[in-house]
Amino acid sequence: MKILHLSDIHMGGGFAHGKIDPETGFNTRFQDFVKSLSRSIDRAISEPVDLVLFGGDAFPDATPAPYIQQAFAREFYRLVAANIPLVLLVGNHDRHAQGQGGASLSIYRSLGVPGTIVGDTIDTYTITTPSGDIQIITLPWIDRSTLLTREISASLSILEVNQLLLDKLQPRIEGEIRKLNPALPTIVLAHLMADNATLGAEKLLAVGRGFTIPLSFLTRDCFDYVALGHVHRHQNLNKTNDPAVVYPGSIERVDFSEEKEDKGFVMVTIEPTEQTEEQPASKNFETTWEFCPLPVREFRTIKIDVSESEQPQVDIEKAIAKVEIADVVVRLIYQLSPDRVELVNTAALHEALSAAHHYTIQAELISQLSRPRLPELGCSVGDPMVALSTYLENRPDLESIAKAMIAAANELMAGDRLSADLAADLVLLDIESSTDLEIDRSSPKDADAQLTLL
Ligand SMILES: [Mn+2]
Repeated sequence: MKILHLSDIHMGGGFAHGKIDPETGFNTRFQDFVKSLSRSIDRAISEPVDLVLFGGDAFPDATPAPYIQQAFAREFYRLVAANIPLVLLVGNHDRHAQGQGGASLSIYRSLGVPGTIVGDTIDTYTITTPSGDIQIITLPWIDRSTLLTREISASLSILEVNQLLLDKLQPRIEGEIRKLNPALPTIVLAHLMADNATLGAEKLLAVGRGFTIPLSFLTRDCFDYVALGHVHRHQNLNKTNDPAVVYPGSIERVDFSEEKEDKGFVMVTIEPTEQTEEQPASKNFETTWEFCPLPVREFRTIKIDVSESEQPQVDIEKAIAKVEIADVVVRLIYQLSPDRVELVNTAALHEALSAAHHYTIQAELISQLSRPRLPELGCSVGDPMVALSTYLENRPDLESIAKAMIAAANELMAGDRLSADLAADLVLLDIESSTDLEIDRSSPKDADAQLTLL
């Protein structure tokens, strides 16, 4: 049985890196995203696969413009026309702020699109494919409002809410597992932030991440593959690969935090294991999977420090000339000392970058006085409170709120109850701008496993 697993389409996002195509009137990044989705669907049809799983986050928000909805529907309709079943999972970007349901995707259920399931609740579906039946457990994006009442969650700290959510979620998953038919292969399709670190060990990280689900919830014997969505960097979280717990990542670069990442989808194959009387296999099915990269538009950052240079203009132009920029989304960042500003000809830089698909120029002025900015901090200060105090001592303009800031920081560090509003803001933090996090601290190989959440 062959399955195509893709996620985080975010169609209609990333427009800041595109331009209007004069022929179509559309943003070129919209066309790039459509192309990537179209190539994924092409592959599903040409194989052909038995099933397509979408891991959530179809659009940047739950109310995309009609032309964006239409392009999305047109691509997925090709699967319907080819009789390939499809599960559309609801991610955090697909939900309306209020209440349940995937606002942007539920239309497909309302229409009763043949062979299409919209996963907006925790549930199990048995899907009949040309290669046999398969069970799919859907686990859409979960937050406080999914499982807790407002009254309960308002009086709890972030960590308490997280723990309570996990306490509620675990029996729901167990309930779905109990319903499974062990004679059929099973995939979990989930939109979540998985974490194999011990929860609560690093309070500050937990706050920044919002709700995370321990990897142990997903690495169960009864699952043949765990199909995830949410994190834009492709990765398999389970090193034993039994089962593989895979983020295919986004199908296009949404912003510069994804500059160095490959983009694509995952092809999954599940076959019954050969059972002989002498050697009964421990599992009924064997899963293999492969990441299939897509030819997406390149992003390049050109960063150069010319703060010491006598000829900054020449140096910047040299740095640009070294990079192939045609059709690329380029970001030029140069550091300059204020006394040399007049040595840089910005018009000439625009000219030098004009072959790029899209570019931005960012000048960072480096003050001689503030370098190094806070020498007393060095790089050995481990205590965030010491760092904050030192910072505030160097910022006389913040004196009036310094005490309040330290008090608030103390409360945060101590894990005391936050005000309900602050807690709500932090838990529901929708990380739009890129946040780099290390997920697997147990293995040095993965030290660079920086995750981008969107
Ligand atoms: Mn998401």
